[in-house]
Amino acid sequence: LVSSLLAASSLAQTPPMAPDIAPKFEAPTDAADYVKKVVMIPMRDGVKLHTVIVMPKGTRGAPILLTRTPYNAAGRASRNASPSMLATLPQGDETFVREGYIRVFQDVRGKYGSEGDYVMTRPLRGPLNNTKTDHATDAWDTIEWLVKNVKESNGKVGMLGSSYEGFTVLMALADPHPALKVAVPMSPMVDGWRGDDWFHNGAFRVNTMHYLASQTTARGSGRELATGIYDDYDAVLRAGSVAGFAKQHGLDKLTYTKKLFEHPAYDSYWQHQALDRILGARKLTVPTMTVVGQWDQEDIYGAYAVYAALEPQDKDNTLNYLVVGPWRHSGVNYDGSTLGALKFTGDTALEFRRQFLQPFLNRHLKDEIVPATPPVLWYQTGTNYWQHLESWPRSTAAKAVYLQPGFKLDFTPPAGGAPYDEYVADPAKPVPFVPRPVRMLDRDVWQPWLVRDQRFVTDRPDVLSYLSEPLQVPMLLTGAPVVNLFAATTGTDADWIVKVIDVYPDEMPNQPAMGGYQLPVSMDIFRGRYRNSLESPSPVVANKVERYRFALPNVNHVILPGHRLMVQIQSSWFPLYDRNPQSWVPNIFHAQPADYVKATQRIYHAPDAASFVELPVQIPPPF
Ligand code: PG9
Repeated sequence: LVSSLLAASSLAQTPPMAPDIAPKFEAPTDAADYVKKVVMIPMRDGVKLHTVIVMPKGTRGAPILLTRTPYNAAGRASRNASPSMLATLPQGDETFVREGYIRVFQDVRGKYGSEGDYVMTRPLRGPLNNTKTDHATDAWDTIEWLVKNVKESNGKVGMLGSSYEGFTVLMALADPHPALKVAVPMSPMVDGWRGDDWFHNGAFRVNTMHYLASQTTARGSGRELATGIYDDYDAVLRAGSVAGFAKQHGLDKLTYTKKLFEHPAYDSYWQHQALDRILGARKLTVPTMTVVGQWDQEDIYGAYAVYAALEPQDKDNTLNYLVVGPWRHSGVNYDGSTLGALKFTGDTALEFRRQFLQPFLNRHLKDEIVPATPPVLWYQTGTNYWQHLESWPRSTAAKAVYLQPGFKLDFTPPAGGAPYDEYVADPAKPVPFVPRPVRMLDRDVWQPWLVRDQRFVTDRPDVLSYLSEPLQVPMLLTGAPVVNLFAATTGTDADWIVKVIDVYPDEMPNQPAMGGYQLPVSMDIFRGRYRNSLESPSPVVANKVERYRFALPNVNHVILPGHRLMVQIQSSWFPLYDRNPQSWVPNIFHAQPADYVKATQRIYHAPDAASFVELPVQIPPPF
C-alpha cells in the first residue's frame, strides 16, 4: 500500500523539466478595489491606440479623466503593484481616486502599445501635416469611443496632463469633442523654439539629444546615451559641436535630429506649430486651467503664452484660468513643500490639487456647486502665500534698474564713470549652468537647477555681477522682466545670459545655509544673431554697440527688506545650451572647431548706452 501511494504522489508531481514561464499569467484581482481594462481604440484611419482604463469597482455614472502620453500608458497606470487604486495610479491622481473618477491613459500613436507612426509633437493637420489625423482627431475619436463604450461613465470627459501630456491636452482644444468638458494642461510644451524644451530664444538645449535617444530610437523606451564620460561638461565639449555629439552617438540618423538641425531659426516650421498662436485664433469653448511651475526647467514659456493668447476670449472669467505654483517642471503632481534649498508653507502642490483643482474638475464633470475658481492663482514667492488675482499680467509700472560703474545696480541711469565692463568669453572654457561635474540627467541636479545658488559662478572672470544696496522696503516683481542690454563683442555672434537674482542677507538665522544665497528669480539666454529678427538671423557687427532686448520668464516674487537685487551677465550656459562659436556661421549646429573663437564682450553702462532691466515692480507690494 505504501509503495503504491508513493507512486501515485510521484505521478502528481510537476515534471522537473516543465517550462517555468507561465504562458499567460494573471494575478488574482479579487482583493483589488479597482478594475483595470486594456483596450485598443480605433481611430478614423483604422489605427488602434492602446488605452488603459482604471476605475473603482462598482463605478456608476462617474466622469472620465483622460491623459494621452508618449511615456507608456501601462506604466503611467501602475506606479506600484497594489490592490489599491490610490497606490496604483500616479501620486498626482490622489484626489481623482478619492472622488471615484474613471482614469484613462492612452499611448499616443506610434508609441508603446499604440499602432501607427510616431511624429514628435505631431503638428496639427495643415501646412506641416497633410495626413487625416493629428492629436486633435485622435483625442476626438478617443473621447467618442469612451463615452459610447465605458458604460460606467456619466458621459463627461476631462483631459489633463503635464509637459508632453499637457501638449496633447492643448491639441485636443484645437477641435474639442462635445463631451470634453474641462481641460488642464500642466507645464505644457507650446513653442519649442521660443522657450520650451528644444530652444530658448534660438539657443539650443543639448539635453534634447538625450531625450531623442530615449524617445525616438525605439517605439518603447530607448537607450541612455553611453558617453563613457561622467561629467557631461566634458562629454559635450569634447564632441566639438552639437552635430559632432549627435554623430558620435548615432543620433544624426534620427529624423527629428534632422528636422531640428534643418530649422535653427524661428521659421515657418516653428511658427506653424506655436500652439499659443493656433489656439488664440480658434474659439475657446472648454474651460481650461493652465498650470505651471514658476521655476519650470523645461517648459517655462508656453503656459503663460497660451493663457495670454486665450485671455481676450474670456471677458467673463469663465473659461481661461492660470495657476502658477512654486514648482519645478511638472512639480504640481508631486510634493511641493520644497524646491532645492527653498522651503514653502507646506505641500503647495497637494494644497492646490485638493483645494482648487479637484473642485474645478468637479464643477465641470460632476456639476457640483463649488467655490469660484480664481481666474489666476499664483503662489507668490518670497512672502510664500497663494494669491487670487483677476488676471495676468497685473498692471504694474515697469521700473528700470540700471547697471552702474563699479558693478552697482540702481534705479537712476548712470551719470558717468567707466562706460563699460568687459570679459573674455572663451568657448573652450564655457560657464557651466550648474557646478561641475555636471550630471544633466540626475534629477537632483536637473529639477531644481533654476533655483540654484549662483555663487558658484559669480566670481568667474567671464561673469559680470551688478549688485544693489540692501532694500529698505519689500519689492514685488510681478510679471516678465525685460532685458535691455547695450553690448559690443569682438566676435560676429554672441549669446547673452541675463539673470535677475535675489541676494539674501549675509545671515539667515532661521535657515543658516541660506546666508548670502543668490536665488535666481528669472533668467534666460538670448542668441545675438536673432536680435533683429527671430526668423532671419544676421551677423552681429563686431565692436559695435548693439541693443539686445528680450523678455525673461514671468515671476511673482517679493524681494524682502535687507535683501539685494543682482543682475548677472555671461555668454555661455554649458552644457545645457550649445556654445555659440562667436564667429558667424549660417547654421550653428554645423559649426566646425575653427569657428569657435574667443571674444571680448563689453557691457555698457554709459549715459548714452545704459543697460537696464525693466522690472515689473510694485513698491510696496499690496499685501
Ligand atoms: N518637457 C518634456 C517634453 C515635452 C514635449 C516635447 C518634448 C519633451 C516632457 O517632460 O514631457
